[in-house]
Amino acid sequence: MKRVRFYSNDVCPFAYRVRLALAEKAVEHEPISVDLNAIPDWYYRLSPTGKVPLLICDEDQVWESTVINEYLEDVFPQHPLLPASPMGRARARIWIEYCNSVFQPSCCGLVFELDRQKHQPIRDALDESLEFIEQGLAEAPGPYWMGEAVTLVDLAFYPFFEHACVLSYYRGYELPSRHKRLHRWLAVMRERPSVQTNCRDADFYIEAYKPYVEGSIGH
Ligand SMILES: N[C@@H](CCC(=O)N[C@@H](CS)C(=O)NCC(=O)O)C(=O)O
Repeated sequence: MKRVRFYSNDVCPFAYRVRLALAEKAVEHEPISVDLNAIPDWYYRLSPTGKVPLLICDEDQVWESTVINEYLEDVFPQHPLLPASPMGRARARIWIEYCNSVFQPSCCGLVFELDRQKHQPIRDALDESLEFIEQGLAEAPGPYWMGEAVTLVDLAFYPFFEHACVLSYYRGYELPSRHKRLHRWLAVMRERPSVQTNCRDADFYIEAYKPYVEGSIGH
């Protein structure tokens, strides 16, 4: 059996993507929490980026959440998290790329930008991205992003929606209720056992993000 060590922090949405993949695949692992408010020297020595998540599987050391999840898919093929067809896999990867390059930056940008004068363009970008997502979901059969089965696409997006309570609390930004398909998908995701066992409530996130939105910790 492989020895898997998973370095993470409960407040990190990127680490949450990997925690969900490990749960979906029922991969036995050792979770190691890294304090992001005071990253220890041993972690800087271990990690090439100093960021979480980081996964060590026997001799392999992998970082970047969506790369780790693809690695898990390769090494632990049980409970597949990518579609079987090449085109299905390509579509899934296109959505993951979209999440990383468009959706996530505006989502996190609105939380971490301390200059309120700069919020409007970020809000506009987030509105636009949510419209695009709603349209994409409306064109798919559901209930998951890619259809009947949960995939790495769901796992790439979901953590940022669980963190959306922070946008609401600190920035007054609500997910528009008109995005019916998105809200249905969120309700389905919240029911998954992987989410049920790993989710945190709004109070946890609001407290954990406080030093960032107040500027006492840089991002
Ligand atoms: N692109 C990376 C982002 C990872 C990331 O930004 N992690 C944050 C926590 S959410 C971190 O470790 N920050 C510590 C630091 O930058 O010093 C991924 O997908 O894994």
